[in-house]
Amino acid sequence: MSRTSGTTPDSRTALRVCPLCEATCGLTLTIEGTRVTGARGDRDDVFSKGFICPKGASFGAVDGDPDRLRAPLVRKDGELREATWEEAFDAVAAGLRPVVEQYGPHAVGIVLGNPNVHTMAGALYPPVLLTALRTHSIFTASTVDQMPKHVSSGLLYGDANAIPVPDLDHTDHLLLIGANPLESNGSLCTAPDFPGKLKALRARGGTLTVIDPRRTRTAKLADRHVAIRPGTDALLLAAMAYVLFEEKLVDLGTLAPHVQDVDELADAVRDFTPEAASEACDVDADTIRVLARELAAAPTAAVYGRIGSCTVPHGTLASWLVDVLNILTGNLDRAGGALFPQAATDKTPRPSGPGHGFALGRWHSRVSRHPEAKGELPLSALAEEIDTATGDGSPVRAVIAVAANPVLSAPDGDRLDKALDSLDFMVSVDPYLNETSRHAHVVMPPPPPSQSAHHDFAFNTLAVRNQVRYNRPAVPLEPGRMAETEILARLVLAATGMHGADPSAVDTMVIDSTLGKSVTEAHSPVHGRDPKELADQLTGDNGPERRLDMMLRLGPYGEGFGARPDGLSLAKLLAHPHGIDLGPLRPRLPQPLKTPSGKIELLPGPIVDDLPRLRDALRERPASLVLVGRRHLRSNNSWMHNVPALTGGSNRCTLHIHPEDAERLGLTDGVAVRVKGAGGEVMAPAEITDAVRRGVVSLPHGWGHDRPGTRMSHAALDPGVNVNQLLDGSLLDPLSGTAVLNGVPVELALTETSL
Ligand SMILES: Nc1nc2c(c(=O)[nH]1)N[C@H]1C(S)=C(S)[C@@H](COP(=O)(O)OP(=O)(O)OC[C@H]3O[C@@H](n4cnc5c(=O)[nH]c(N)nc54)[C@H](O)[C@@H]3O)O[C@H]1N2
Ligand SMILES: Nc1nc2c(c(=O)[nH]1)N[C@H]1C(S)=C(S)[C@@H](COP(=O)(O)OP(=O)(O)OC[C@H]3O[C@@H](n4cnc5c(=O)[nH]c(N)nc54)[C@H](O)[C@@H]3O)O[C@H]1N2
Ligand code: SF4
Ligand SMILES: [Mo]
Repeated sequence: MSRTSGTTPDSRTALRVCPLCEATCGLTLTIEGTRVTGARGDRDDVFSKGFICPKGASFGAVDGDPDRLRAPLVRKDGELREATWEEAFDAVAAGLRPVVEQYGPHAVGIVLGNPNVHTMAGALYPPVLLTALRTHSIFTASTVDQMPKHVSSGLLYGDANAIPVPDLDHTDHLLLIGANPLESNGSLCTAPDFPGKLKALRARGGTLTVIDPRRTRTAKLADRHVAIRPGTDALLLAAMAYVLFEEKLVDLGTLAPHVQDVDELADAVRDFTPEAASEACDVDADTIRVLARELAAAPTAAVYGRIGSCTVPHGTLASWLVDVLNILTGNLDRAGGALFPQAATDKTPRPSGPGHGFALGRWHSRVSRHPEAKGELPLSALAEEIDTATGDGSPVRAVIAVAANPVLSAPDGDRLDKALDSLDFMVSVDPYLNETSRHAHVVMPPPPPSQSAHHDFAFNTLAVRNQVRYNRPAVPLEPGRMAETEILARLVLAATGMHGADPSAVDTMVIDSTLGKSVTEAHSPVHGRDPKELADQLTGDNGPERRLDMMLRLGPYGEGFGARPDGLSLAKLLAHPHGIDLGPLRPRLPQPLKTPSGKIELLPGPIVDDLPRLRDALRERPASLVLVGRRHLRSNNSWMHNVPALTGGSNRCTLHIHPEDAERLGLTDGVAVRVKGAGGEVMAPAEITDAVRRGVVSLPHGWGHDRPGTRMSHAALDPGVNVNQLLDGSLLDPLSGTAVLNGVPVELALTETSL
């Protein structure tokens, strides 16, 4: 931290990695007193090198939002009132324990939202809570997002978290499917300045192809944009695989010894000819052939799919086919293709060889019998798991929600609203009193990001370059605040019958058990040592820092508690405030594979079982109008509409509609349109634009801030509507339990109301 020119005498600067999207840009914050008054890109950051977007530039406004809760709220006589932390945790213990004791652990639902992957607390404590509570009622944002990718990775590689990332800096050809990184800044591909990286790709002579029903800002940058019919990507990708086989373009290269079932795959895609797929996808058969040939011909190439390929009826098949194409063209695990990152806090790499593999459906949801995936049940099923008494076992009677706003982010928020209201007990760990937390009996606000330490446990495993950064809090914890790590540690204790114990006991328990296991592992640098002696060596100001130190030391680049003196530790990281670069992504196979065969299992059983559904889709024709989503650069899911600097202008909740559809339906620009779906209807102003293809309308998500009992004053001024009210939660990708949020049939009607 240092004084800088251009600021007042008591201002100083501090470094902080931005938590507002997956790009993880390093910021230099200007701080006056305890307030963040400015943010610019940190030019010395080893990864982001100065890049910043409008959200990062508004870090101070997001951080200092006056509507953020400052103290816990506890419900008394039906009303949420400010309380002490002690009262709040007493209320949590008193609310949760009777539910566990009377109805068993599955009666407690845990709902983990998106910002958990953006905080240290979210990485370090929910796993402990889940293990300790042993509930099957686990719901996270993954089942309205990337669960299909986890399932496909689990099946192909035996590890649901082994997700290959496109080598953006080196690839010659990028086929980008259902992603709009110019607005989202990238996802499952952590890359500060994604837009700059796409421009650099083209500048070095590479090619960019974008498949998206909308002509997005990303599509405008592309050499080729294919405006596919929503929900049909799996057909297009299967047809591309067909072409690779038919035209003998399959070339596994150095992957060959690590891949099984290639011939079986050729048989499995035999029905998916470009001609057969063409009509369903509304893409010429010739174009499909060209896409496949270009992929095979490029010196290196990467296929990358995101939200538009995941939150669709064949999300897992599409996610699987993305990797299949990378594998068939020899592009998996090679520079310029798609590679497995290796993060500094990854487990100590074990020797390669067969593993336990990945199982689906080890248990099922109570009401609709949805199979679990990665230990989770579909977020779409949360409402029915609470409000429906049929089925085995108890309904969910208590909910622990951490950083989650499913009333807006999951299908049918009105039903979830009622369900949450009927709970015996609910606690929300959330900075805002919003559409979801307003139902809680206790709301525990974490401090703003400037007062929290930061390390990207999740995103470093998805980054286009291996690197590691850590920031201590930029501003000391305000009096009366509690670090989110401590909130969650105390929550673990309160939920598991250890209310009142010292929260550092949670960290000590994790450290002891991790070290105790490591010393027994032959491949560990600490094999055979005394775990207590190792624990005594850990440094750090608090439990979370000691855990980070332990993970760094045991990790793939770690100093191994003295075994590799040049390696990483917390002390070394603290000495490098702009981070430490660990080099470009490198080929790692076969080490990441944990399948029973020790190989890439190209055609796993659950995929085989789901392929007939895709064959049927060759003959299906869509409704005349289907809905897709869209993101705006100055927005982020449901919680950033309360910051004036990030709202207004083009960031509005309007219904994009193609001019021909508008004309056919008699709609003019700005007119109020009633949009009807299976779950309900909403009204939004029409915005006529040929950026959406014919037959497709688009509404953004995360809006609908007009519910009573919330405290988000700016968001309420221009609330928008909740697009997810159009969904009834019944449409899922069956393998992953992921909600179908794109390609949903809707009907439109003109209304007399003006908006
Ligand atoms: N129709 C449609 N629906 C979608 C999507 C879509 O594309 N279309 N996208 C889906 C996707 S990809 C996702 S990830 C989900 C996201 O949906 P959610 O997982 O519900 O996440 P957010 O909407 O971002 O809400 C985050 C909550 O965390 C709180 N929060 C913010 N910062 C912190 C913090 O530091 N600590 C804690 N404890 N809480 C914090 C916010 O106040 C807010 O209540 O939405 C999904 N819903
Ligand atoms: N500014 C901003 N940034 C964000 C977020 C945000 O809300 N705002 N959210 C963050 C989160 S949680 C996530 S998960 C990521 C998501 O990151 P991205 O996946 O890049 O998200 P989107 O911008 O929604 O892009 C999805 C694209 O898929 C297209 N699409 C819809 N249906 C289909 C289809 O059937 N096929 C194909 N091929 N395309 C389709 C849509 O038109 C859209 O352009 O963004 C993150 N970053
Ligand atoms: S791109 Fe993402 S991480 Fe970077 S400044 Fe913007 S919001 Fe923050
Ligand atoms: Mo997401």
